[in-house]
Amino acid sequence: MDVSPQKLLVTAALPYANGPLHVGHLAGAYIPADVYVRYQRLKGADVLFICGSDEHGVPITILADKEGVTPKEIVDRYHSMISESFRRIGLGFDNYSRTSLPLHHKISRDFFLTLNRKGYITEKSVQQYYCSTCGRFLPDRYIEGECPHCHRQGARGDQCEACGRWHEPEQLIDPKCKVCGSHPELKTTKHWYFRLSQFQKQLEDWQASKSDWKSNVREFCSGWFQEGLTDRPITRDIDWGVPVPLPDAGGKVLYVWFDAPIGYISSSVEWAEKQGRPERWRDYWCDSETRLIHFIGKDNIVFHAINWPATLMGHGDFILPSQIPANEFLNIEGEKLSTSRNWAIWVDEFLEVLPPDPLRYYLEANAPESKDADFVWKDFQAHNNSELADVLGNLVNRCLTFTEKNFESRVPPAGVLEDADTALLAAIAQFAKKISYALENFQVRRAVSEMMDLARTGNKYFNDSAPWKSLKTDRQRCGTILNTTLQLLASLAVVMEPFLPFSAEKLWRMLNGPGTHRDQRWISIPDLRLPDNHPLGKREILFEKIEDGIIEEQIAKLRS
Ligand code: B3M
Ligand code: ZN
Repeated sequence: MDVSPQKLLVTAALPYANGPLHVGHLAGAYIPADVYVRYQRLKGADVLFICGSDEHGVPITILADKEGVTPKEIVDRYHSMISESFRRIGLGFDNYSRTSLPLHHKISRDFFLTLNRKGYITEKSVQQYYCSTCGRFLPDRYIEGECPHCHRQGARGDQCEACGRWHEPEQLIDPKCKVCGSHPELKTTKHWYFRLSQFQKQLEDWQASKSDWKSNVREFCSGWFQEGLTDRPITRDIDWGVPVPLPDAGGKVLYVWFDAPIGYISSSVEWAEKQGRPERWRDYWCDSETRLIHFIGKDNIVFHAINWPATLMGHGDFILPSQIPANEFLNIEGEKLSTSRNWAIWVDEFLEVLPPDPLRYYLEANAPESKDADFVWKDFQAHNNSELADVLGNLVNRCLTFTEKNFESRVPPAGVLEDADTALLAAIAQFAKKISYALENFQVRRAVSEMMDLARTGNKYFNDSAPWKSLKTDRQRCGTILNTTLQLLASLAVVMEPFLPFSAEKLWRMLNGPGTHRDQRWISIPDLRLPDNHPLGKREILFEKIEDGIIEEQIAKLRS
């Protein structure tokens, strides 16, 4: 029998280093990925969790132009801000890399050259807009005009943000150079194309076996297949990125969506190098037993479910994605999140005033899994106050205070168990199973609500058993109730780990559990037992209530 643990290579989309992290990013890709990884680690899976900053592409150069600084200054600034926000919200990546590293450039060049050698890249002469005022060919996002589909102004060269449709720059009506506003002219230049059309059949066959993929991903792909896949240009005219590794490349760089997913590989290589075992990354990327799971937001579906698998197929040395859990978007107070209008909640600013776990909890309980969700400050407050504080925190606090006062902060030995006690202990196993099932299916929302229900079950047990009554009449019975509740708290600390890692750690410390709660195994949750007379740790408040004033300030800040 094969007893080696399941190997998982989990990635979360590489955020563009052109702005700080906001709650929309967290809700879409990062929190769901982190919950999944923490759960899998408790299960004993062999997980490599990879991410990094996406530091190329026009989003970076446009911002650099606007601020009059170099792209390098932009990415240095936001890479450090983003990685710090991830650290503070508890994202447990094994490695957080960046695509401007020489290592990533080298791996991307090799990738391009391999595809080129295998005949999957072709050079084409194309007509492209050229701005004679600026003296340059214009990449898509450097052109603006009227959308050929919905006829609204301000559509980008490649996509109209108003109607969401994609188009070629030549289709734009009345195009203008975004930098200087003049009318560009079409001129001949060359670009390199990835022969995506050749992979249609292979991609369709491969996806036909993915019946467990989310419907948003499957539907999106079948739409693309129906339209017919076309060859895609993978080079651009900017001077920031991975230079095309050919002698006659004329200063062009690889398109950011060509090199960014390769960042998953280069981040893994960097991780292996840091481990002092430089070939270790191959254990994941080159082993067909590994499940590769890409957590993304819905705007990244086509690149992860079509373009990237096709380049992997073309390359041939690496595994293909097993799962692509793509989430929908998070709106803010009923309106579409917009960084340009500053209609966003920035993670670093949030964490200046509030702790990380309540934010994690709210984004988990309200995850945009099957439809867009909404971040509403008052709703966030209600989740914190009436669930984290009043249910989970209250259970912990009541039980520990009572034990401290009446049993010198030691776990009272259990006497004969009554039905209610065995029912509570049995519930732990049932809840752990339900949570597992949900998480295996990427349903964080459901999983976290089961976690809270387990705490609710504990509260009900504590109320119904009323240890304050038996304290005077039957001290042993009272001890049994506390013992049972404390066993539940120990299990809860482990169950909480994927969702509320900081509070899980705190609770384990309060229980003075052995080692850390992360040393426990998911499968052993129902059997976790604090021994008789085990001394408990120092009691702390698990979740503070959030006052109206703080919430009002945040709402005012958003609207300012
Ligand atoms: N940076 C887009 C985004 O942040 C892009 C993801 C790259 S994943 C390889 O939405
Ligand atoms: Zn211009």
